[in-house]
Amino acid sequence: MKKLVLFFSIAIKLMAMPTGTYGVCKGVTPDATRLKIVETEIVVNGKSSKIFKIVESDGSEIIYKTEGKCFNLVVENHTSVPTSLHWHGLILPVLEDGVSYVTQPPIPPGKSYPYNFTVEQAGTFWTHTHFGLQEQKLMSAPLILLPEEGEKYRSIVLFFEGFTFKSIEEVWLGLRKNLMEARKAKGKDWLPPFMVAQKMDGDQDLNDVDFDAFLTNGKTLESPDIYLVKPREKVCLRLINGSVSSGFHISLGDLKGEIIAVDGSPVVPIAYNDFPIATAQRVDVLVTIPKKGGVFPILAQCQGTNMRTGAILKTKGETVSPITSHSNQKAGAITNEIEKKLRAKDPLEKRKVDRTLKATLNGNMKYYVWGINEHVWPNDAPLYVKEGERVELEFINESEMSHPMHLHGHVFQVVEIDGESFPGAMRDTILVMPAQKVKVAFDANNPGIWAMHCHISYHLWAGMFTVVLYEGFTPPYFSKQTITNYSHTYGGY
Ligand SMILES: [Cu+2]
Repeated sequence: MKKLVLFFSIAIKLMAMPTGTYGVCKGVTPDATRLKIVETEIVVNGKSSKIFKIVESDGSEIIYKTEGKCFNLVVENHTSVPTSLHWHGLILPVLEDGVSYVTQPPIPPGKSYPYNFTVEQAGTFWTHTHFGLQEQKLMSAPLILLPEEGEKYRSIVLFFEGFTFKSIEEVWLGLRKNLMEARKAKGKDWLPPFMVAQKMDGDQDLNDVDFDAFLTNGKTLESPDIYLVKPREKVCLRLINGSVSSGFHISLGDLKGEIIAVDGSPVVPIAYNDFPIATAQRVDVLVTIPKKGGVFPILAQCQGTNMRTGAILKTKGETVSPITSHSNQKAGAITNEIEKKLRAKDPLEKRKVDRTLKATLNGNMKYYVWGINEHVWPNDAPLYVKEGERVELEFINESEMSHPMHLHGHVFQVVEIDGESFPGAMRDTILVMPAQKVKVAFDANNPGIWAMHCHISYHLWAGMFTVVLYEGFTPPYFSKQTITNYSHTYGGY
């Protein structure tokens, strides 16, 4: 039966494949990677809790694929809930993008779904569920695309996550309490007006949810991963912010760091030992172990808190003294100051801009409603583009919080922050701070319907989600009722 479902989903995808996309890797082959999503338990601070986990047949929790080869992977849903997996940052055919009710129906419990396409990139990426708020329960994993010629340096993957013992419903209904109260009187579809935030002078609101712990590769700092390194060795740290809603300050301590890539795209190497990483972003940083050796904690502290996570590098014979998950200093907000200094190694070619799109980021904190251009998903208004265009997309944040904005299926270049133009990094996720304007540019060369949203999952689920839609492309069909029902998954209406 499973085989039959697999066959049909491949057949449907082949029929629906837009012309001109990626020829060589169509259906998955018998030796495809079998990626299982399972329900399991994790012990955090001595207490057990139910989570999801993404794991390969051989137990590996990091997915490796190679540039130029076929992705060739089957997702098996061994959980009790529907889901789908998105390949964050990958340039791929739209029907492989894994967004529930946008590019595919969710994978029912007990069923599997094939994903295949040519791997176009090399770099640090990740995968996560694109169904509701399942990411809160850690349904995500690192996805490393190896260069065809092999890795230049030994790499160590550090995957940062936020963890709460609370259920998804408990967190969500807590955030939406005022809205639910108001809707009792004003009707079930009532929406509050968006508030245009004034320039921040006091403390910015940095976290919607108080997490119980932050994890690196699933562990707290009390029992961290320890990596043995050699004096004078050059190591590439592949840092991934896989958290559901937290921005981190990374600190390399005594190690000197050189940022060589962000979001899987190379930048002109630039030296920093402390730098920010917004939700969903990645940073590849090259470190050289000093010749005298030692113990080198790599720490990530959540903005607006004193909570931190991390892992340890150490040379042979060194003893690691305990590090606590709490710093004695609270960290401020992560900002875009370093972003302005990053320069793409392979920037977009210079050409005229054919279309400018605006995405105003709206919020109402009291009722916890978020939107783009005053539209709240699922009643969204697509942003249209045409194949072949150079597009500029301007984010204007009128809300009181920062939003890490992500566009699927494309890599964009950061070209302007607060009126300052520069040939910035190629990325797929960019932080937009309160009252900030950020402009990115991309070439519309991948026809489809592409999710564009805030990567703070709670903001996405509260409406800050839209799509970039290519003129002439017919998206997969889902009825309005199906999508409305889906948007009510965690109740609260
Ligand atoms: Cu947001």
